Formats: sequence, structure tokens, C-alpha cells
Amino acid sequence: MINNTKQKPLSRVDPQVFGLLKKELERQRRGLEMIPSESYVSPAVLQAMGSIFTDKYSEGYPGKRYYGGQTNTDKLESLAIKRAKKIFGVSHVNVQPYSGSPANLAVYFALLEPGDKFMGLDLRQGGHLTHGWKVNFSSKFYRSIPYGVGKDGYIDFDQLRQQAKKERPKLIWAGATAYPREYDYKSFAEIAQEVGAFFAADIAHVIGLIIAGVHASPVGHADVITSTTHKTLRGPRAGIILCDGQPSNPLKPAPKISKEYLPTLIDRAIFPGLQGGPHEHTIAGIAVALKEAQTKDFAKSNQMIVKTAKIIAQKLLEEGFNLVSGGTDNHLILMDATNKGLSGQEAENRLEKVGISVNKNAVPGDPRPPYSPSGIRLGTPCLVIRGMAEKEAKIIGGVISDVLNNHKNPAILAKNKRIMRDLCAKFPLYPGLKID
Ligand code: DSN
Repeated sequence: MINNTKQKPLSRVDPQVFGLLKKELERQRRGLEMIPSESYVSPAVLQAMGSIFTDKYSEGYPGKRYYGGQTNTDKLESLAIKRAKKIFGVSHVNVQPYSGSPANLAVYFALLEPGDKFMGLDLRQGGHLTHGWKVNFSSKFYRSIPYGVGKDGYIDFDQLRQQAKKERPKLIWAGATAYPREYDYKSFAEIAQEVGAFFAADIAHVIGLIIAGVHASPVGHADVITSTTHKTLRGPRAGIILCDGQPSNPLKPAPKISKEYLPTLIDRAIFPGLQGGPHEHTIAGIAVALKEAQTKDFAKSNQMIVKTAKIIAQKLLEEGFNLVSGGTDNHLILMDATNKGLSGQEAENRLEKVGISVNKNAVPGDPRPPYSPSGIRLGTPCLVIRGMAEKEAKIIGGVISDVLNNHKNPAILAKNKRIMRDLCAKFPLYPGLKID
């Protein structure tokens, strides 16, 4: 008989996948990820994710499952929930969303009827796909009324208020994928209250900054908070939803769609509404990330993430780059590269040549299409997690300026490639990690 559970190295079981895994580790080690939505999980999170919790089906919620054998999964999921409740000071947490988009879908499914109006930041102005972009489910099944940023790159609350009063949406989102400034959750909440809408804050990008106290929390302002767990939280690729209200009873529908029943509405939207079995191996990773997020090191590094972003932004401004909103309050910088004669794609390609990964991105009012936009997004979480700080941020700011200002000069490219290679070698990624 073949026992499929006997341990054999991946390199022998599947040399092709093993080869790609090794190459990806080398790629990550050699270069610098500056895509602001990315980060590096700790080896402990990796271990929890790549674990035998992946074998278990556990549809339902702790203590209310549809499958047996839940002794450990119930404890595990409850632990992740308990940690998130403590960190955020909310009474209800759902750690089952497979990622940020399903978490946001659950908010629509819980609070809106198909065709209901909602407002979110326009994708072309930094907003997320699931906040109402025309090809996304959010816009196909619900009526998206996008709001925008002003000429200064900051959310225009006067315009938002006017639009909300006119349109009377049922839901208003705060949150974005490319917004370099801190959110004013109080103003969002006031507008939502004025028009009788639910207010949902998607904190995917800035969750780590909020936990660290670097940015203000939407708790106390937002009715529902969603997030991914893999960005500045540094956990697995997954989602989380936070809210307050009467204790959830996921076995029965909520009596009505109202704030008091949010926990039940959200839980039932996730399961059985949208998802089947939760990914308990991922929830194990979330639990570990939430533990790590309570350490002093986590707080310090989130402070450094903002500090380094400001240093790089300052250097880019000095070198004549056009930054949306004129700088940053958070972990990301949004640059319009066209004043340097480059499209976002060209800027991305140039930086890739010296080992810096960024992503092309639309800028507010972008005349170019989303697949070929005018700008790039740059972020600092990965460099700080590797141990880099102010001094390195100055070097990196210099490299980016040099490469984009002199993109046709091979000698300058070669020089900056060397600088980046040496920097990455000095701040090794996953130094003890062995794969076999
Ligand atoms: N793809 C994510 C980002 O890069 O911001 C959002 O889902």
C-alpha cells in the first residue's frame, strides 16, 4: 500500500514546482519589492499556513459547525477572533473571508439589495475595484456612485457630501488602493449619518499603521471594517471583517438589516451566503500575524514604514517628480511619471531593470486607460521588514530618481543595479529559510 502522508522532500515529489519556488525565493532575495500592497510574512506565519490545518473542513463557526472533528479548529479560529477583538476593541470579528474582495462582497450582500446605491472612491482616482469599478461585481449587481479626490489629491468631502445628499446611497466606503493620505473617518461617518447610509471602512492598505497607532482607527466611526490580512498586517492572503452589535447568531437570519444585527448579517453573508469551508490553515496564519502585530517591533516598524515613505517622497519631489497630493502620510507614494516622458509601464520596466518592483497605476484624472496608466505606486513595507531604515530610504530615493531621470543611460542603470544588489545583500530576506 502507498502511504501518501510519508514525508518526502518537495524537490523529489515535484521538481518543477520546487524549481519555481526556489527561483521565486531567489528573485525576492535579490530584488526589492516596492509594491505597496505587498509585504513579507514571518517564517512563523509561513509555517502556520503550510500546515495540516489545510486538511480540515469546518463549515460554520466555532461551536456551530456542520462537520465533526473541530476540537482544534474551533480553538484556533476563536483564538484568531479573540486577538483581533483585543487589538481593535470591537465586539465581533469574522476571520473567514478568503481575501479582501470576498470580505467586501460580504458587506454588500449583508447590507444591500441588488440595485441599491452605494458610494466608493473612483478606481481612476485611487479607489479599489470592489468599491464600484464598472466591470466589478460591485457595479454589476449594485448601483455605483463614485466620488473623487480634489485637485489637491485629497478626498473632496464637500463634493462627497453634496453627492451623498443628492443620491441617498445605502452604503458609503472609505478606503482605496492608491491613496497616499490618512483617512478622515470622522467626516465619512458624519456624511453617512446625514444621509442614513451605512459606513464601511476598507483598511486593507493601512491596517498595520492603524494597529501600530501611526494612523487613527475607524473604530467608533465605521459600522463595518474590512481588511486584507496580507498587506501591512503581514499575514496570509486572506480577509477579515470587524463590527459591533448584538452577538451573532449565524444559525438564524437577522430580524432586519440594521446596525444592531451587523454581526449576524456579516457572519451569514460569509457563510452560508458566499463561502463554503473556511481555510483554517490560513486562519492559523492570521492568528500568528495578529500575535506578532501586538509587539513593540511591529509598532516601531510601522512608524519606520511611514518615515521611509516620506524620505523617498521628499527626494522624488526635489528631483522634479510629480507626486499625487504632493507627498504621503502613509506607506505609499503615487507618482505621475508623464512629466518625465514616461508612462507608468515604462517607469515600472525601468525600475525592474535595477531590481525594484513597483506597479503601474492610474493617477487622478488619468487620460490614459487603466491597463496603460500614467503613474506608478511605490511602497515601503517590504524594505522596512528587511531591516532598512532612513539611511537606506535616502539611497533608494536616489536610485529611483537617477534611474527614471536617466532611463536611456546604460552606465547609470548599471551603477544603480549594483547599488540595489549590494543593498539587498546587506539586508537579507528569509536568511535562515531552507527549502528542500
Ligand atoms: N491588489 C491590491 C492592491 O495592490 O492594492 C488591492 O486589492
